[in-house]
Amino acid sequence: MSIPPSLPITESKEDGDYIKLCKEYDYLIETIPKGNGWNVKHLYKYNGFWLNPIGIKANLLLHAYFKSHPTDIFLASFMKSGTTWLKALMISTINRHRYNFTDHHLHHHGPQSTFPSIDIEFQSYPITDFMHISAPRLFATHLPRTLLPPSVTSCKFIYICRDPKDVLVSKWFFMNKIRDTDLPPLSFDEAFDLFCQGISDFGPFWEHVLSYWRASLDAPDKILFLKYEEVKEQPEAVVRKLATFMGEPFTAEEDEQRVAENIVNMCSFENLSNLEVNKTGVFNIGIGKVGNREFFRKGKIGDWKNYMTEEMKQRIDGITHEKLKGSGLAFGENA
Ligand code: PAP
Repeated sequence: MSIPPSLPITESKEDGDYIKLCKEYDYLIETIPKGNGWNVKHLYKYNGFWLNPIGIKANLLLHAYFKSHPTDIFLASFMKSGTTWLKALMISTINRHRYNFTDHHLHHHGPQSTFPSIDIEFQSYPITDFMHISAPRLFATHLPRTLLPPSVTSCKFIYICRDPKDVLVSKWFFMNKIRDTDLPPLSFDEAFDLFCQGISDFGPFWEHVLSYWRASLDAPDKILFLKYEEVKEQPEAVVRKLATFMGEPFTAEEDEQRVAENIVNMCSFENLSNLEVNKTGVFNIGIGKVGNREFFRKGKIGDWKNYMTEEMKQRIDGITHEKLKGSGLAFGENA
């Protein structure tokens, strides 16, 4: 898979704003700091976060054209923190009156394609306005809170995060799968070092998590902050939280019918990863298509132990401890 070195810019006479935006993009790419990429040659440091070139263009387009609505609900996450799982849980919770569990939408569609990711949708122009989606519209994003347009503060957010050690391992596997074929494979040592320096798509990881953590402390009614590990330990409790947060708590009748339990079972790693659509289907990530199966690797807590030395563990845990000190947020054995 490869990204063109410079993005094709189709000048439209009708849209002067778009032409201005393309010029801004060209200027940014020439002037802002760059570092080694994970799946592409370079990442660029844009307003404190590392994005790939297409991500920067998408961010400019998002700010110029996205019209949020207060009823919108966003799923936000750093890459590889549990997006696929949460997408499945959210869509099946919110649509629980529309489908039964024997013939469900998720039996035929990969979780990633169930609702749009604004990071992907805004990669190309002209932009879809998403007006055809009935409220509440669901969107996903990997962008940190501070890179989103200010209008989204009136929307609800569900944020999922995960122990950075497991995020790093998961991301390293995934990025090598979609790595530009002109580049040599990314070694684990290099990925580890880049991650620790914060140079990783949508990173630094810690600043990403803190951007939502702080916002959730300021507005707990607007941001539901979750951890992958918590979803693993108490999936049914999380599904109940999701239902309440999205505006429709489970009724006594639904409890009798064990709806929350059915949702958890349908969205389990074992069930989803064994569905034909997730074994053979594909998902368009903008720069190309990726097999749905790539979003289901192991689905375990602590797989980092199979890849990191004790020294690596100490280094990354030390960074996490320093960066999150005093925030009230912690991961791993300190959580
Ligand atoms: P994304 O950032 O590209 O959207 P995301 O879904 O956040 O990916 O992360 C994928 C991880 O979630 C994978 O973790 P692993 O590499 O450590 O295995 C994937 O296996 C895991 N995952 C996907 N679906 C589930 C699920 N239903 N239950 C638990 N983990 C899951």
